[in-house]
Amino acid sequence: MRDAEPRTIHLADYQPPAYRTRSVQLHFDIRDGETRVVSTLEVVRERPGALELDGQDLELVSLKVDGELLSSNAYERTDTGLTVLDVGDAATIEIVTRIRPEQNTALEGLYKSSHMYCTQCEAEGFRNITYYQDRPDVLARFTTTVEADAKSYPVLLSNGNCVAESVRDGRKSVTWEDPFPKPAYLFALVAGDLAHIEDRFTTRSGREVTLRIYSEPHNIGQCDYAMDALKRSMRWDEEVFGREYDLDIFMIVAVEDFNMGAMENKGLNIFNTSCVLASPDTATDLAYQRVEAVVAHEYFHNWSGNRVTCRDWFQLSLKEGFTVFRDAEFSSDMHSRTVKRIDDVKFLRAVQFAEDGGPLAHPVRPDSYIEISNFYTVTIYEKGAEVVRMYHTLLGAEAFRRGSDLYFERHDGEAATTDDFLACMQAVTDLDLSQFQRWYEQAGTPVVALEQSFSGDTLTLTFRQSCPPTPGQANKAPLLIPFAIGLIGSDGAPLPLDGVHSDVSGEVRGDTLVVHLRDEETSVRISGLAEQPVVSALRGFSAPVRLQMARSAEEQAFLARHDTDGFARWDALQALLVAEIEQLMSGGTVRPLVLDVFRALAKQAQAADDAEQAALLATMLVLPDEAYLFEQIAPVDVDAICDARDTLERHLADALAEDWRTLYDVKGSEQAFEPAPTQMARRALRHTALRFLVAGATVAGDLERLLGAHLDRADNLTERRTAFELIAASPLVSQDFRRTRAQQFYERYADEALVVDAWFSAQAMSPVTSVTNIQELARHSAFDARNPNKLRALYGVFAARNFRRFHALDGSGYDFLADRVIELNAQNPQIASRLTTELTRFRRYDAARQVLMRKALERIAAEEDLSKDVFEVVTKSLA
Ligand code: HT7
Ligand code: ZN
Repeated sequence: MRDAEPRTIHLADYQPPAYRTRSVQLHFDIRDGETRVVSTLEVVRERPGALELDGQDLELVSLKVDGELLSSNAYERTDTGLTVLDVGDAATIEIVTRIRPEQNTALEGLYKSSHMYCTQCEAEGFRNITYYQDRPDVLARFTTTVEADAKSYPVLLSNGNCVAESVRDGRKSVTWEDPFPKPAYLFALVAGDLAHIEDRFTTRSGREVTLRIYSEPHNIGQCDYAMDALKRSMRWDEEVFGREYDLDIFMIVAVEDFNMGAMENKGLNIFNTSCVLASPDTATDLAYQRVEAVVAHEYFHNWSGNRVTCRDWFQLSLKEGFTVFRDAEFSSDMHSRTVKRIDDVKFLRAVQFAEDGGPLAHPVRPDSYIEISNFYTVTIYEKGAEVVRMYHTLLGAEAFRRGSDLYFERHDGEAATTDDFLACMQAVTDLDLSQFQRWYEQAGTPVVALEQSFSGDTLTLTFRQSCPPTPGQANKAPLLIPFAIGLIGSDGAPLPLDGVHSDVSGEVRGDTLVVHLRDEETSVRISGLAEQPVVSALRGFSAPVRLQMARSAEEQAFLARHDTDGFARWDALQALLVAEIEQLMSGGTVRPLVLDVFRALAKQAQAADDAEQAALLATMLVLPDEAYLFEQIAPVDVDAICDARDTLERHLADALAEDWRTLYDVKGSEQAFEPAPTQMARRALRHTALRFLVAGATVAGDLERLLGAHLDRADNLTERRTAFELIAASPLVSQDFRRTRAQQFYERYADEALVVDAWFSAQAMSPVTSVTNIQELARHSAFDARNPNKLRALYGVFAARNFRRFHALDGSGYDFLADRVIELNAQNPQIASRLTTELTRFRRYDAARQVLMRKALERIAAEEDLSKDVFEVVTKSLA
């Protein structure tokens, strides 16, 4: 345990700074082992107080105010910053620091990744570069000069437009000027021997923009798809949100060592290679979609985040929730809107609901934190995006766009708050949104219990909303919830909704009624009905709530077949399958009804040639995964859930064996690979069939032939990886076959770091892989414990996806993870903290596992010198 408790930062304590830095001139002199940074700030006083600069792990060389060297009694210096006492109303401050990027293993600030230098400044990395007002509400104009050895580092990049370039005495120097004031977290610098591809984009007002993607030379052949995605994102943002790009150049740089996916630095996005590189042989369909989505997400931040930024880090969801909503809309327009929605809801239910129901639950706008890096969470991002989606649902697309336009216009060049966003949405609608504020303030997943009764020709729907307590919030007030419903007649046709009688507000859109729930209890009466309809509820997942509704299996099956809302169709089938798994857990057998639904879907899938329909069927035919089930079935009995899921899968595999064989065969193709929606849907269906064929296999030789042939015939990574994952996970194939195929796969891709990550992951998630095997993999020459992608691929995937082994009842999985966290705590606190979260939801497991997980957490908590990151996660979860 640490000596002194780290400080908690509270939203209620927010104070604007006494001074604001208006402009910054930075000069980086990069040399092997040491970089010298000269920073010249123009500061002006805005209110009483001293000039407070943040700084961490810096060697201070000198400090001048208006050209005068300051003696050490003119400023106060601590571990976390520097206070300059008598600055006056305005001053020029010159600070010289020395830093060691080569020794920076935390990957915050300036660091070295393979042969290049790069930065990561969000949230508070800039303070590792120089003393500065490292807070998002200080916006300054940056001019940056980077100087380095011309031969080793011919490419020197920073934000904005390039204004000067020279080479003298073997040293190259490049100056960049960013005309847009920005907070320090958007600063970026890159120095390396990089290759690039280039393209151009003409904005709708006629600005010519140069687009460049940089990578290490061996990866440059895999950047074209990202460039294509970038151009599509730029056009889409103009058309859908009216947002145009604003500099002469937009650059993306791919780096191998990166703590997250990517970073939206102004004009110079820095990306984890996993979110830029794509080629048929090295990226799966899923990876292509991720590259497209992340490129779009970071690009969209140019407005939602950069032009309008956050006042403080409590407002993080202002930029992240909004930008996730924007990228989801983009992906929906590029692919199947319904499947995108289903994928997002699956993730939200499995991961965000888990967070919201556990010890680390926090509101979309948190009110305190110890380490802000811990708050880049699914609640801030995904629940935050759901909150933005609810404005869209409540206001409608047209008014939402007016609200968004107003937000960008009113706050351009400013640091704003979630209240400002709400005020803009309120300004364009007659709806009273004041209650909507609670979505930002209250943690926890709300529950909506829906009851129905039918009498005469009238259907009465009664909604009761509640929200369980979360840490620090015992009681919750009712929320404004847009709840979308539809009615379906016994012939499977949607019923018109003209006869809605209720005193609550709501809106009819086509065959859907969006009811605005505001109170703990709301009733809606719908009359003029010839028969009792089947109610389709929470269409499109109109709000991030848990729905409680008593339904028969027949009703679920009926909705799975007939609902006109694709999301609701999928949702009904999921509910049916979860219920089926629960009844298998209590000793039941698979009901014919479930089989009938699957048979019908499998037949539809065989015939489906339209991409949208095929993609939806491929999604529907996938059984809920274990992480999803752990959130739906309480308490979590790991083995019983995994066993019941396996039983259901095997039953469907055996009973429909011929259908899976046919589906597998008809979805084979001679076409050359393309990352296009039609082909992706076809491959997804083929792989669904393959999974069932594998689940139904009983003879090792047959299975080895099936998977071996799939692997050998594949001309793309999607097929190869699927087959390899199935081989790695199969207890039926011989150990020899599994080993040989693993070795072949590795040898084929030994030079492709991202595919090697996939190779580690496939083994890490396999129930065949023990902790001892994971330890062996960690000793493999391709494993690099400094590289976050490798750590995630092996340790992260083991903890999050190897359900049986991680949760082994001897505690070996938990102990193994705790050891890794302790090892990584000093080296890379952000990664260590993320790994720790896998242990934090111990209260939802059975008693034996609770004890073991808690012990693992306590062992971490007892460590000396815990980073703030890990300290916050362990103490909050043990509290
Ligand atoms: N805004 C970016 C956040 C980010 C980050 C945060 C903490 C540590 C490392 C990081 N790398 C990137 C990512 C985004 O666009 O959401
Ligand atoms: Zn983002």
